[in-house]
Amino acid sequence: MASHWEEFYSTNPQPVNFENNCTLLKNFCESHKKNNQRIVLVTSGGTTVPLEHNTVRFVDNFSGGLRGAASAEYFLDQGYSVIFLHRFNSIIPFTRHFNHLKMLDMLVLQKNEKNVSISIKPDSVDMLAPILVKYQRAQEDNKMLYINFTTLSDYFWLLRACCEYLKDIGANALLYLAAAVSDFFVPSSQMATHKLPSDGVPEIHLQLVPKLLVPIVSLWVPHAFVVSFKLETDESVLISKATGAIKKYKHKLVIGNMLHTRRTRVVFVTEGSNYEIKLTEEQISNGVEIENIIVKNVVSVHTKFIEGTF
Ligand code: PAZ
Repeated sequence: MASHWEEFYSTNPQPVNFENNCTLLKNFCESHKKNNQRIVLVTSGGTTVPLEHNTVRFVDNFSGGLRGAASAEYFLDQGYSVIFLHRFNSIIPFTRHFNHLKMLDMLVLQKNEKNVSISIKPDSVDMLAPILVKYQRAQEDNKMLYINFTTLSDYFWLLRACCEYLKDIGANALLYLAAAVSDFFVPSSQMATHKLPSDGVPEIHLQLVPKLLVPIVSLWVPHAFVVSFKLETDESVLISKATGAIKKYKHKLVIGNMLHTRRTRVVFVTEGSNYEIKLTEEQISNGVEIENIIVKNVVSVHTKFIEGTF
């Protein structure tokens, strides 16, 4: 049986730094509300499920956060302000472009008796400059707020806090829930305090995690546009599960994807219809990212939603 979401909050303590994150969220949402600005909450990366209070071992999730990080950049391009709620140490916007590069190899050190200075090698400038321009613009205009989580419990607390401040944004708020959230967890009351001993087979009882889409859609942000993602490994259940989620939670859009093809194909599922977005061979070889197309499509339906025609 899944525990109720209210019980989850009453039995799992809020994360460290929670109050500080709430203040950041409050200030961010208030400043953008004044300008009637659209705000998207992008959730990204996977949650952990600790097996011990003094955590040595935990159950993790495969997601590295590329979908969320790339999407956050494309939402900025579309004029949105972005709350980027991401797994600590997962892929993040802008720096993601350098994840596989040796950053230090891009630098030149100049030294004389008086000064030390560092510059970028000329052949790296073309690659770095456009990303730096976008990053600095987002910083200067206060368009991106970074909040991080590690455990499932952190995620629950921070997601609810995001909703609390996004409630006032009404239909201009978009929730883009791309994080891979664990479906199972060890309740705090049943978790070992210390490192599990290895002198026998451990007995670990996982429980079902309550589905937060229920309070999100019906209570926390009832006027926002909510998009959830559904990941499957069995193609034959993808559409039925996505359609089932729409019927159950009554939000507007589910984006379905398969584990091994998620970089090149997704399916948009709404109440009455579904359609596929698939990168062509040409787009793939030109480096087009599917998130660019996903975000354009989401923005288009969000616009219709705001206008009352969706
Ligand atoms: O993080 P990533 O880019 O490797 O993967 C993205 C994703 C598959 C986690 C995301 O598209 C998704 O489907 N999130 C929801 C997962 C779920 O069904 O819980």
